Amino acid sequence: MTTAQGVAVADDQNSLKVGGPRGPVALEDFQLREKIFHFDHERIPERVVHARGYGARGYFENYKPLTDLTAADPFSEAGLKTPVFTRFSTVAGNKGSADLARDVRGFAVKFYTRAGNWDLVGNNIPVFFIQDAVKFPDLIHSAKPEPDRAFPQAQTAHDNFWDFMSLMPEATHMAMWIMSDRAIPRSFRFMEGFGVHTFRLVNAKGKSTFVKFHWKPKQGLQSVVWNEALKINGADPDFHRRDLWGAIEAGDESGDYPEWELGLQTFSEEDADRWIKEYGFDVLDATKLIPEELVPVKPVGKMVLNERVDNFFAETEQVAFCTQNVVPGIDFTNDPLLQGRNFSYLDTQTKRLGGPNFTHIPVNAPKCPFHHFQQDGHMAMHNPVGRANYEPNSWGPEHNPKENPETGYQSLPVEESGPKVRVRSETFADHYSQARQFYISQTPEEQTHIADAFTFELSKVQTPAIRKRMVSHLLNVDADLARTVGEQLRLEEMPAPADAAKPTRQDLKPSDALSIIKNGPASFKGRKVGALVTDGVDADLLAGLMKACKAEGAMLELIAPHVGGVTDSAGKHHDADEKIDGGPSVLYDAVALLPSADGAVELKTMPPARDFVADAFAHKKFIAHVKAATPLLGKAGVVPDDLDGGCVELKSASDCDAFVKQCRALRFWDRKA
Ligand code: HDD
Repeated sequence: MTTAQGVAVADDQNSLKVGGPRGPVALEDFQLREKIFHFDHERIPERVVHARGYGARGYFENYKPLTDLTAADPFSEAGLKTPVFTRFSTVAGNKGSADLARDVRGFAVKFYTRAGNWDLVGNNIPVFFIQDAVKFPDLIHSAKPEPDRAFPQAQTAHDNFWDFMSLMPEATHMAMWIMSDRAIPRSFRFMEGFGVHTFRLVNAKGKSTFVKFHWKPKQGLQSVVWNEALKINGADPDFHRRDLWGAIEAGDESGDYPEWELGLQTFSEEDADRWIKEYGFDVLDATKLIPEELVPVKPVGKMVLNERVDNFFAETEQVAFCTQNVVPGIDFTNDPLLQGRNFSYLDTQTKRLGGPNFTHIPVNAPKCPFHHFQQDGHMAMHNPVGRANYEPNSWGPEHNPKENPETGYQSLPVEESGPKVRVRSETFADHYSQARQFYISQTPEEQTHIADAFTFELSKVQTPAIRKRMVSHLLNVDADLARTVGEQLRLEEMPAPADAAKPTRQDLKPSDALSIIKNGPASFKGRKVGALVTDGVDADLLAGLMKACKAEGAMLELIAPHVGGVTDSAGKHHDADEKIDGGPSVLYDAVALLPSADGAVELKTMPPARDFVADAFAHKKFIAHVKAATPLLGKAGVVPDDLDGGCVELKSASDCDAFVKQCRALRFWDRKA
């Protein structure tokens, strides 16, 4: 061990004292002062939004050359692998907040291309709250803890947020998404990502095509239910980061890493103009999406996250995404939200990372060669060599970078004309039609979740007028939804529908792509079964369940009364992954109750064991159980008459396969819980 100056340290346990061991500490103790000084400076400002996040390294692999569409390097060759760094995040909570907040998730990918860094800074929801970046500070102020009281943390269930939302009709579509289960994903691995804005792809001939970027998880979509989210936040506030870490670690053994396909919706300016007339949405309006039925998403490559970071701070905390980081072949559109973002990100990184040299930090530096005359400033790591530091100059050719019109970035010469105005486009005025389309695309179960989420959030709002105003917008979305929420809030009287600049279109067709349940996985791969076991657990059954999970690519964890583990019926010892109060069923996708007869009697007396069962049942999980578990089920309020198709009795090891296959449906939604 040395000091930061490289001087070897002889004793790192004691400070230097004058006059013997009980004397005062000497100012001279440079070793102590340096260590404390550095510690005092460990924190940097957290991100003003998306403070809570988790990142990993990986690569993007391109399927086929897309040179007809774009000159962008990552799409130039079949099989080309471009390194990436991806950071997922929540938006509103601070750095230490819980992972299962009801919130949008950030989905930001930095591609280290051979032509420079390209950042696709997206979310897990394809639309946004507002249409113009000028409203972003208001949106975020309203969502964050209220300024006088500094609560609630990482929650939108409060007056300020719903006050703002209900005064901003354009936010209604997004309100539907954040009140859906999209805002409580089961894992980063099972959620989609979206670039949100319309961007441009530009080919080598300068031809531009509009594009929307989509990430689709290879293992299907999955969310938790709200009551689970509340409990997960207590049981494991790091649920999502632990999940990603664990999945990549498991991939090191199995070779199966978290994967997403990148898909493109491409369309022309003429299409975009036509849709304004036909469907009433403008592709420059970030509160709108393009239904996949209208423009199918074409898969063009896949992202694999296969490396955990070596140091959280160095990479995940210091990574700096900027929407303005594009490479030749990708260009912007006039979406006013995107234009504002292009200013915001560079500005915020300069403040957060302490100066203009944040591109020198390894996670932010390009992996391709780079040369420029930017110099000096705090913590300059790449310093120019030689005499030339301006352009044009007569030095060189060494250490003397020159511009290159052929390979250099060319902005698309888009023609703009007309007056300079501070107005909102008329084509952005339909705030409800796509909100309705989203709602009618959901399964009945998902519609119930949306109504319950609005009810939960608005029940935390203390000002009745705000609750009512929000319901007045829902009346423009769907009368049944508004009525359900109104009744669940016990509104004294229903408000009139909010004034609408454009009437809600009733002719937009449901889009299956918008539902999570309709886009679930084909297998139970990557999911987790929690088996509640005690001493005397049936050895054959346990082995059968382990085998069935392994065959499916699922994980099995053992939860026992003691962390020291259990001895099975054949006398074999199994370590427990969790002691019962540290492993509630909310942390698992499905559960198995495998106590011995004596074990069930012991578990019956343990409140966490009763909660384990009661929650799994209430959350509509698949439950495998042995006969001996009947008294435990009963104590948890699940009597024999309640046992439905989602509760599977395991009589022998051969039943385990069928159980795990059944779990592919993820939940037994028909349960009357
Ligand atoms: Fe933003 C961070 C995504 C609108 C200003 N944003 C940030 C991150 C993501 C997004 C994923 C975290 C990046 C990371 O992991 O480090 N933001 C979005 C999306 C938006 C959006 C998908 C709408 C389509 N953002 C938006 C607007 C503004 C900002 C309109 C400002 C005008 N966003 C920021 C920021 C942040 C940020 C203040 C905070 C930390 C950071 O940039 O690096 O600049």
